Amino acid sequence: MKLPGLIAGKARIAGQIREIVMSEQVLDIHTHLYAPAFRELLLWGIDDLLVYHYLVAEAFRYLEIPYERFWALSKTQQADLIWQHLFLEHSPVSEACRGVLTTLQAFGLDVKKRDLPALRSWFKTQTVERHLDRCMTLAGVRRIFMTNSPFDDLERPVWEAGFAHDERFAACLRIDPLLLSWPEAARRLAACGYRVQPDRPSQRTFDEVRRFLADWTRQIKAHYLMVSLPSDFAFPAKNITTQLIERAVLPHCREHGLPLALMPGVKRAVNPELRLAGDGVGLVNLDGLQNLCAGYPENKFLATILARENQHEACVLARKFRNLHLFGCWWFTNVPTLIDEITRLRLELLGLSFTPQHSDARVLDQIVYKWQHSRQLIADVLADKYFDLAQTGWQITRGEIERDVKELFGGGFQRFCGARVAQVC
Ligand code: FIX
Ligand code: ZN
Repeated sequence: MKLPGLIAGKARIAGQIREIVMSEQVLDIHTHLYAPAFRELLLWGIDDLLVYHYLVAEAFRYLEIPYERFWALSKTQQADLIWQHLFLEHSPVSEACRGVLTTLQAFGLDVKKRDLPALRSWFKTQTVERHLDRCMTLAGVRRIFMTNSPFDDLERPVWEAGFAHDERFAACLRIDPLLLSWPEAARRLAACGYRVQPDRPSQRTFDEVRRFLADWTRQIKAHYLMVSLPSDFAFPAKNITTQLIERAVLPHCREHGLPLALMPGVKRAVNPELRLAGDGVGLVNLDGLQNLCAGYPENKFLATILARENQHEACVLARKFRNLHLFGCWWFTNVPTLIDEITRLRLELLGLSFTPQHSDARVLDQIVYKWQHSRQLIADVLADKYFDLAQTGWQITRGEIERDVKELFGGGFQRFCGARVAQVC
């Protein structure tokens, strides 16, 4: 084909793919959002957008006040300070700053006025229910997967009191404290009536941990279990984490037909003064993940890994183990440069058998920008790939593109997870 024909062909493919990718509904398989029944645990609105921990970390690049002075401020005052430094005194070019503007624009608000009080007034006139509908529609999100922790003293009472279930939200059982903060977790289980021994755990302790996991899996109707892991995570190791995984968590997941989501690579609290914004990233030895996939073929593992340098090896692992499903560009990798790179890498090594993105939103409104930005990048990558196919003479129908995008936006995840997730999605 001659050059003008090639360019026109590419533009046609790109246009069609963009249309499909921008409109296909998606499952947001990992967030920190809650259903409205959890009341103040569901964060939304301009001040929560501005005090998002990604922006707090960025603001401290410029702020000179002591950390304690910042934390002593009210949420509105913190938001004012962040607006001042990240939006007014410097241009908001970072991904997290740009995200706030994309979101406001999607709501029909005029960002060029730079009028924070006017933005606050608009949000004050919204109800959470209407805002939830609006955000889910604008983001094209079909279901929001929550992160639910029985160890969270604000969240647990809501489950215990009971509430009317909202079909748009799915629960996932988060078990970081159990695996990473034993014996403190054991003491908490013991206080709830589970007969566990913090110091010399016997078979009965592991059985009781399984009883705890089964109770909470039922209580919240968990779709998968999940844990974030430090960058020095090793498996197997001579430690309680390995024992708990082998003797309680994996048998529980097999019995209930649930995947275990692993999120390795975080270095918690590298700067504790920054609180939630103080976590860092580290390279992981993926032998631990390999040993889990190889040693437990009856278990299913979802995985998202924090370090850019681990992404290639993770793809190769997923080629070897069909019980491993990679998902999302997590946290520090959720920036355009890396979403583009990681999505290309995954498509080139795994075809369509992965889930390219999750939002990790902590504030409801964020699903709007996180999905809009990611959809654009995914569409561009797919356009290149389909164009490469067209170059070989392979012809693809619109229906086939739609099928492939559905696979990436939740279909593949659902099939991987099996019956439990398929039922509700
Ligand atoms: O551990 C996690 O699930 C992380 O996603 C969060 O803890 C982190 O703070 C975050 O918000 C990343 O996007
Ligand atoms: Zn998260």
